Amino acid sequence: MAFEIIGFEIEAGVAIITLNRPDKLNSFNQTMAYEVQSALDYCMEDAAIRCVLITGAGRAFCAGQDLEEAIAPNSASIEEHVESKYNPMVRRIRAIKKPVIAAVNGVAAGAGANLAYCCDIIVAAQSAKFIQSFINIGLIPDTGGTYFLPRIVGMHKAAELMMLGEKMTAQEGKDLGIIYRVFPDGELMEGAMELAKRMALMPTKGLGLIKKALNMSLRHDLDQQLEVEMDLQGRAGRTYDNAEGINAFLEKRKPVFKGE
Ligand code: T3D
Repeated sequence: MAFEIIGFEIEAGVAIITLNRPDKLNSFNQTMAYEVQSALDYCMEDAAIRCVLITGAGRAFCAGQDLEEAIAPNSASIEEHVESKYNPMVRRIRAIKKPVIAAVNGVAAGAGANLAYCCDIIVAAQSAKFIQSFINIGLIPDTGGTYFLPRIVGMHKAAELMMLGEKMTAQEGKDLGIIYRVFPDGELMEGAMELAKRMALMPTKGLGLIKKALNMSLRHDLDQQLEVEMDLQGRAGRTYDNAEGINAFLEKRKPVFKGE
């Protein structure tokens, strides 16, 4: 797949989406947002892709909405920006039945921070910063931020991050349980790819079903979720990889999962 702005490569079952407007700190203009959506659609359909990794080119992960585009005379309304650019990205990342990793290489601000938060696993470079910068320009968090952050860190921490708009370091994010691993600068991509390739060899259907269960858990009570677990466990139990996992265990060998 060829794109005008983003990078898109596939390596060892991992699709790497690179936000690529480094002189604008990879802030989202319309074309880049639509390209990310198309790349995610492609990842959804291609069974050979078993893990998706999103990162940024240059010194930033993503500075959110391109503010020059936002105030351009012919710009769409804010509601249209949110509905056409950000909401479809969040919905795709949560719906894709494969793990999505955010490799946050530098500053992640506004919609850029919340793009990372809606991914399944976040790894970050030591110098990366996360900023709910919306309030610094008089806006409220979008891109799913008001949904995910209070559920991840609790109401008061979310309020602090969103209302004060201060920088959070990668280490603080790890201490809060948001970030899986912090890598020294310069070692992020190697570490992120190692993780992504490992996940691309895991039981992909099972990972997709875990993701579905987690999505549903966010809005269910215990009884509803127990029903969900029964249903999804039934589906997991009918996969090739479940049979392979059990056989490999009993035969005392390493399983070879196919993602089927
Ligand atoms: O409006 C709607 O459509 C609704 C949707 C909202 C979603 C949102 O994401 S709202 C939030 C938008 N983002 C921001 O408010 C963040 C703005 N940027 C910053 O606060 C800072 O740039 C950072 C904290 C991210 C990084 O600071 P620093 O000091 O490392 O870099 P810098 O010098 O501020 O920026 C470097 C360049 O990138 C600079 O351009 P120049 O002077 O070298 O030509 C700067 O203007 C440009 N840049 C950074 N962020 C944006 C941007 N250009 C356009 N849009 C940006 N968001």
